Amino acid sequence: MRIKFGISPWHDWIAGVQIGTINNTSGKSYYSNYTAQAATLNVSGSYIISLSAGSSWTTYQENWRVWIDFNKDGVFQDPAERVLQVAVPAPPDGTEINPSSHTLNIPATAATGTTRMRISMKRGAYPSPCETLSYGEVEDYSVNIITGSASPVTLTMSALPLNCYGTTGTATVTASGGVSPYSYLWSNGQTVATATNLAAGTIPLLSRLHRAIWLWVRQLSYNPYN
Ligand SMILES: [Ca+2]
Ligand SMILES: [Ca+2]
Repeated sequence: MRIKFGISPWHDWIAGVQIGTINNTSGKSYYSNYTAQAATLNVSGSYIISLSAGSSWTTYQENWRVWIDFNKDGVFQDPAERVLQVAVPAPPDGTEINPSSHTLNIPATAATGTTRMRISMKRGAYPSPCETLSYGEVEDYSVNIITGSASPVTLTMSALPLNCYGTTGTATVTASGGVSPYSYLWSNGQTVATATNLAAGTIPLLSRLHRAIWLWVRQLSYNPYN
């Protein structure tokens, strides 16, 4: 498998990747091999991946693609092994770039075992799997594909109201069933079990929060050998 990279990572780079148990923040680089970090994913599972770009003041539209070598032949077949393609618009210059969360699916035909996942971020256009990028970065990780069955995921919601000032509301979801760990995505972009800094406009607060905030809980990985 050839290693490819960005030749100018000094303007825009991959700053954060989160999927399953992978939660990696990083700085500027052409190419980074993080294959020592692995997430366990189920065949036929759906997962949320959170991606963050970094920039040096000036921001650009960043085009992301993610591949997983499902057949473990050392090649990323494109588009067959492409699991994500998304263009994230540029925020205003000088602003912090928030993570963007997306869903990717593991096909039923994926071979089980450990294989490589490549995340490539290119300014303004989509990268190919082995492209040397003018502006962007490539990061490689590992995923452990397993087969598993799980009971349905059930959710319990709770919320804490605002105090007299500001945005102090929180909402918490408790998940059970399925296979842990779980990942969370709230409509305001937060990806933890407890969403914080919530505002509400009307009373009753709890029902307002429940109505305003919705979430997806995706069953994530469980490695029976851990
Ligand atoms: Ca990086
Ligand atoms: Ca392949």
